[in-house]
Amino acid sequence: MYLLVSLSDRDLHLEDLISYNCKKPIGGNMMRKPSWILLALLILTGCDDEIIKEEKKPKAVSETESIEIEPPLPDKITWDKDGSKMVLILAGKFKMGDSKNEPEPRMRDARPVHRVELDAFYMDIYEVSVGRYKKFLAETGHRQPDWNAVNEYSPTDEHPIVFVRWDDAVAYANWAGKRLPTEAEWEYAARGGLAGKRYPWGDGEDVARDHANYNGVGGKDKWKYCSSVGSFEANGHGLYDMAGNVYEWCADGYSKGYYKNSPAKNPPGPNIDSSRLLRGGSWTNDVSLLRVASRNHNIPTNKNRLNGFRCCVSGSDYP
Ligand SMILES: [Ca+2]
Ligand SMILES: [Ca+2]
Repeated sequence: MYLLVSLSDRDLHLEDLISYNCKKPIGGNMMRKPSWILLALLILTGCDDEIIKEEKKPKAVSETESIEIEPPLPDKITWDKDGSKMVLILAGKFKMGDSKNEPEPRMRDARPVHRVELDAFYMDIYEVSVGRYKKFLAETGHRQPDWNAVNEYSPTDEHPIVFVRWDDAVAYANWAGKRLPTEAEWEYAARGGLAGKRYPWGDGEDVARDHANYNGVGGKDKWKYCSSVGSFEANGHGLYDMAGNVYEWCADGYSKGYYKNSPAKNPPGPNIDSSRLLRGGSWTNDVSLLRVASRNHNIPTNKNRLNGFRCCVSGSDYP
């Protein structure tokens, strides 16, 4: 087949010919001025029938360049260490904050609305349950919560753990090989793919009882205290109880004015450790505190009947 190449064209075409026809392109200076010896070797040993067929439809040079494509991350995983189910939240951009311009003064710290870009991450689909927290305690000897208090509001292993401090939540996450979500990740995940909505299910407060456990009972909300995790339908990302049940500790420190100048990509929160974010509202709150943009915070050593957590893992850390 190489006889098809004229001698006068050899400098022009031999390199291309070799690149087209050998399964692995041969690069480097060696090929810039191929010798007759090399050509003879190629004729004798070079390319098989399959490759000759390819010569009829040579690929463009650009297509021969090596392009590494990362294998796609699985949508749903079960995390080995704690056995929790997690879903992939794809990288993307969203408008973070109170796009409704809510009237309550406490919503002022959720403005201005600002665009945030996030890398992909996995998030626990459930709040960390009492059962999983017990496993963590058994393996680490970490300090025990007040079980009488926990049992009063979260009576079974399927209920969310409460009475955990921020550093308890961090200790659990470290043990599991995870981390707490940033506030931006939490809000992006809570929105469930909806843009500019008030709650994970949309704007309507009249249907809130169908979607969340908050103060009082009615409709599908049968719980005076905590419900077992996953008692309502998931949001658009497959996450349960992002609104209500227990407040969820986030990794970030809290600053009232952080949204005014926070970084646009993967905002880590301000360098403040005296107060930590809590998100999503709880079983004892009015529905308005379940808004996806609503921010709450407390000192990291606070522990009470309202506060739990869930964990996440960066997509880049997926094993
Ligand atoms: Ca309730
Ligand atoms: Ca929650």
